[in-house]
Amino acid sequence: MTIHWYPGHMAKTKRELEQGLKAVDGVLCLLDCRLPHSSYNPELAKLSQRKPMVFVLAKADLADPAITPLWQDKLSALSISLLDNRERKKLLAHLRQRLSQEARRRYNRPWRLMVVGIPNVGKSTLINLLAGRRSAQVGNRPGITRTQQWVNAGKDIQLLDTPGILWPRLSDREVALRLAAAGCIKDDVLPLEDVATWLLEFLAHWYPDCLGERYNSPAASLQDVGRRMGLMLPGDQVNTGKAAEVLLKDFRSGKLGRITLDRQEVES
Ligand SMILES: Nc1nc2c(ncn2[C@@H]2O[C@H](COP(=O)(O)OP(=O)(O)OP(=O)(O)O)[C@@H](O)[C@H]2O)c(=O)[nH]1
Ligand SMILES: [Mg+2]
Repeated sequence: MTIHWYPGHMAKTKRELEQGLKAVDGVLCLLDCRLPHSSYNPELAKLSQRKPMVFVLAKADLADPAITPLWQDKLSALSISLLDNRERKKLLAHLRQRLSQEARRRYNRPWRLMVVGIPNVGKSTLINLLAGRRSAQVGNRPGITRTQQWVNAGKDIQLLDTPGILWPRLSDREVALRLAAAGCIKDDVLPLEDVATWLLEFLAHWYPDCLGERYNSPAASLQDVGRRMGLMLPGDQVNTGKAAEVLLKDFRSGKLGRITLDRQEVES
């Protein structure tokens, strides 16, 4: 699923992305609705050579419904749960509408798009939803380069069957912490307890009630979470590593409620 971004790998990913972008008329940029700012990488705009870009915010079912409309407006994006098949029509309508606004040229063949996004954002799920069948493997690894194949999405849109992987912006520590909390980067890139501690502080500030509801206490620290969940080591020590895992799992699966991590960027 997620990948380490060592330089050689990054260069290969970039090459593959550039190759795919050459073959398409536009880019379907898939962002995570919980972190639309952090799951974008401005490098994409440079690589896509001003081709029309349509934004879709996935995992809207996990994001704060009070914040999502602000991001939708800012990016002219559609927010969607890709797990809901009934959303397919809405998604196609959004693509058609954005393409007709953005596109400078019309073709007498279907529009060709490449789905691009950071790891685990939902690219394969989106291709399957649009194709109306399981054509891309969900949770798969980027495979060996194959010949380019097109997946039909309605009569007038085709998607490149291999999505483009965008590398996350890890140089910004705040962005990296948000991506790690949401499960968009591998759990061993940043120390798990640091990520969980950052998440606790964020939640205490923005969503103070969610911790009390889940852990029956304001849970200001991993010690609190661990104690409440009975994650103890011999000698009355809290297993803070396990507590971090539980907290992150609860957050990622929506058990703490619908939460958006990129707030300041759209609210200010
Ligand atoms: N709750 C929720 N989960 C989603 C949504 N879209 C995708 N997922 C889940 O997110 C995980 C990753 O989805 P994929 O489609 O494999 O993501 P990807 O971008 O292809 O990932 P890579 O191939 O690793 O780059 C899967 O467990 C999906 O079921 C959504 O809208 N809501
Ligand atoms: Mg995939």
